[in-house]
Amino acid sequence: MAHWGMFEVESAGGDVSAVHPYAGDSEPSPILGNLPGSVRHRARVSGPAVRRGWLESGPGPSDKRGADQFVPVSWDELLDLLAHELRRVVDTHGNRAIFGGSYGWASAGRFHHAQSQIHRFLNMLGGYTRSVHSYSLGATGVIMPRVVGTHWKLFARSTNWDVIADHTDLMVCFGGVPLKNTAVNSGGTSAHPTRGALDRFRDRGGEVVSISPLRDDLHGRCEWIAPIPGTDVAIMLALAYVLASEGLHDKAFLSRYCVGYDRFEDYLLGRTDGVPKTPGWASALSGVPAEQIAALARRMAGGRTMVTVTWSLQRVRFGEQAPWMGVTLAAMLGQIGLPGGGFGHGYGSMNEPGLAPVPYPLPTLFQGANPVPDFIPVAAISDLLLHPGEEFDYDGRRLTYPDIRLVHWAGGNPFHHHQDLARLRRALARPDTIVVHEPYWTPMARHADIVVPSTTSLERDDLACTRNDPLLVAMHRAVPRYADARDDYDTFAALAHRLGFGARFTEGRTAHQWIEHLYEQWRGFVLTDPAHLEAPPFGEFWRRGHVRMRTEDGLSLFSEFRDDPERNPLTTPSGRIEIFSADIDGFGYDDCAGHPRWYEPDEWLGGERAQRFPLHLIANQPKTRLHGQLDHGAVSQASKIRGREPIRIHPSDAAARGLGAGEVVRVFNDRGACLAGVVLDDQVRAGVVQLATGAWYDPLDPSDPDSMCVHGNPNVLTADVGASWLSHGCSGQHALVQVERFDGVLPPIKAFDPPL
Ligand SMILES: Nc1nc2c(c(=O)[nH]1)N[C@H]1C(S)=C(S)[C@@H](COP(=O)(O)OP(=O)(O)OC[C@H]3O[C@@H](n4cnc5c(=O)[nH]c(N)nc54)[C@H](O)[C@@H]3O)O[C@H]1N2
Ligand SMILES: Nc1nc2c(c(=O)[nH]1)N[C@H]1C(S)=C(S)[C@@H](COP(=O)(O)OP(=O)(O)OC[C@H]3O[C@@H](n4cnc5c(=O)[nH]c(N)nc54)[C@H](O)[C@@H]3O)O[C@H]1N2
Ligand SMILES: [Mo]
Repeated sequence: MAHWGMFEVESAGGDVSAVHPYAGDSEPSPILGNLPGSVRHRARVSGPAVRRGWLESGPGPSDKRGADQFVPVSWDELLDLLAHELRRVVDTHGNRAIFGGSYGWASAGRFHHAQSQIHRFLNMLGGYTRSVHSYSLGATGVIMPRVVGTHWKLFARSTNWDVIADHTDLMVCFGGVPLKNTAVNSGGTSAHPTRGALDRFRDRGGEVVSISPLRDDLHGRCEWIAPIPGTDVAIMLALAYVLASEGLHDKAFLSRYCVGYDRFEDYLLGRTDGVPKTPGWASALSGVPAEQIAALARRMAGGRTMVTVTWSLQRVRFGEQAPWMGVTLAAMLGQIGLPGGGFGHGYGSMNEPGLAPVPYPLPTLFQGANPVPDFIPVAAISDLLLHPGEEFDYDGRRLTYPDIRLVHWAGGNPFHHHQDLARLRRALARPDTIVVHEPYWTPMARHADIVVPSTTSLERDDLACTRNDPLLVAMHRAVPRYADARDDYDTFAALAHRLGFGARFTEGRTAHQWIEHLYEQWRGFVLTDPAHLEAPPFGEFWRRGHVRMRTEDGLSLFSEFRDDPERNPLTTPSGRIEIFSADIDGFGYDDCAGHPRWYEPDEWLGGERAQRFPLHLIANQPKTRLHGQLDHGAVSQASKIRGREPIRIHPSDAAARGLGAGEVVRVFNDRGACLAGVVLDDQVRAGVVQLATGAWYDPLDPSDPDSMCVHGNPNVLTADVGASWLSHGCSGQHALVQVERFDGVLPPIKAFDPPL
């Protein structure tokens, strides 16, 4: 099992030679094609390594990180050095000086899950400064609990695809429903139902409006509206304006199930600021004709309508507003909680919304408790390292950045996920020590002082499952361990022994015994469920390869609330949907007010900055891989142009710059530059370019943090600013850029060659 699907492998010579998708999967992901050859790829970390400068001069800040040589050491030397350094930092600076947030997707598998392993280890060490929320849902994770009392239920207990296919008349999809993203769910996925559901929905007469800068964010028949990126909230407001001014809004729903509509309406109609949010107003901002917006609003009020918002729309500055306004619009239509109506967040973002959940807990490795109270919102990593001791605002609180001396990472890649990589490099020069556990020489591993070689999930047994998938899967080891790599569990166990809590960490179990233990714990629980389908003893499960769990089918989001709002209130302060939040209003932030509203973005085609950088870059999820994982795999490599990540550009924008298909361009702004390969595509809105995340950062001059990336990592271009003071969510989806032909000698790609 991988995050992108279930499969069996053939192996030869210690590597994967072929991959066969699970027969029950109607649409296996092409990303599976990156697996053959991945285990013994030259980019693997073959043994423990320590940065030369750190080994020779000891711990301390260094701008050599990312440009230094590495010295191979034995496992015993590595473990002694690392245990000693952890002890030194804890004894001299306290546990809060360790940043163990360690964000990232790592690999599928419940036991060897890298985050669970490192957090369990660091908790037993006495704790660490942690991070909260995700790059995926930084703004949503903070705003939605305040608006609807939850964020995870929006996905895990979302309206089922079957219900949409059977009941919905109209889907209005902000950000489309990109099939490419439904390849993936965190923890694995055994079926890919989205394409089939959309087809059944349309066959029944359902209609889709896809609002997105990219036509291919919706597969098949739809009405495509391509606004100026970042203006969705203005369009939603204008839709709401038409409903309100024509009396099409559901006043009974708003008064029974919501609070604060009146406050919002004062803004909507312009009573508070003198600006009615009319279709004409939104048209000037978005470029979408006013009549088209007005007609759409009337259509939405005329039948069973589902408003969906992809996660990308909140991964921008002011990212709270799109999901909040999406809920508000759906509330005005009055269909929240009805089959096929209401609101959805993340259809087409992940293979999770629309899929039926498992109604009981999954096998989980206990991580223990973290005694250190300090935390950061996850996308504040550079701020944390650059501003020790400084105060910052977050979700109505005043917090302080601790003084971090040691950064410990396992299972993530900040050079994939973080913004403004030049700034990140300066931040990573600050701590005394950086430790990275990685199977591959990713850019993050190259910026470490201590590199701990990890196995991949193909080299170990594990157990996989996830909340919205019926299968619990035995992951059988497919190939032997590569070179001198070890399971993170074995590394943490050996460190724990050196630090005096080995027996507590392992509880005396081998990895395989842990897997059996987690399974049997889960089985004991499931057997008490009278409706459970199957739960054989571990041995039988392991031989059979998977068991089928019960799922809750036919859900409609918030139907219990709609049926009886007194007995099933939302867990918001009012128990209802907060169109106006008195709490947020009380925080007094200038970038997130008490109700959803339009804020002019910093990076958009309508602003002053567009004079200098006139193209809007969409830095979205890659079709050919998961993030930066297996960027060296065959499917990812086949998409590259002269080794560079493809950038899609409208033919008119290419012509204006004299660019042809297949040429290499320099994409730049005042934060950085990268090379990319041109793909001409009229499915991209004019004025927009699209460059996915995930090309491994490959600086022309590794000793210069501002150096151009020769490979095409868009995060050299994105700004390191939070969505707002409320959430500090990742805002990496958008950046303004300019593009020009690269006429120089094409530098080689070195990202996949191990460092010296
Ligand atoms: N500009 C821009 N940036 C973005 C986004 C965007 O939309 N635009 N999207 C953001 C989002 S939503 C996300 S989730 C992040 C994703 O960012 P990440 O999750 O950090 O990216 P991955 O490449 O998946 O990193 C996982 C790493 O774990 C390693 N790994 C795999 N298995 C193991 C293991 O068993 N042990 C160890 N130690 N390591 C292992 C892999 O080799 C890989 O390097 O990126 C974010 N960044
Ligand atoms: N194949 C593949 N699938 C993935 C991942 C992957 O790496 N590879 N990553 C997974 C992860 S961790 C996550 S969090 C999800 C992320 O899910 P999302 O964040 O929803 O995915 P993105 O592809 O970044 O963005 C979806 C679409 O939003 C559109 N969009 C961008 N800006 C705007 C805008 O201003 N207005 C409108 N209307 N549309 C806009 C873009 O055209 C883009 O294709 O994807 C998951 N799925
Ligand atoms: Mo994500």
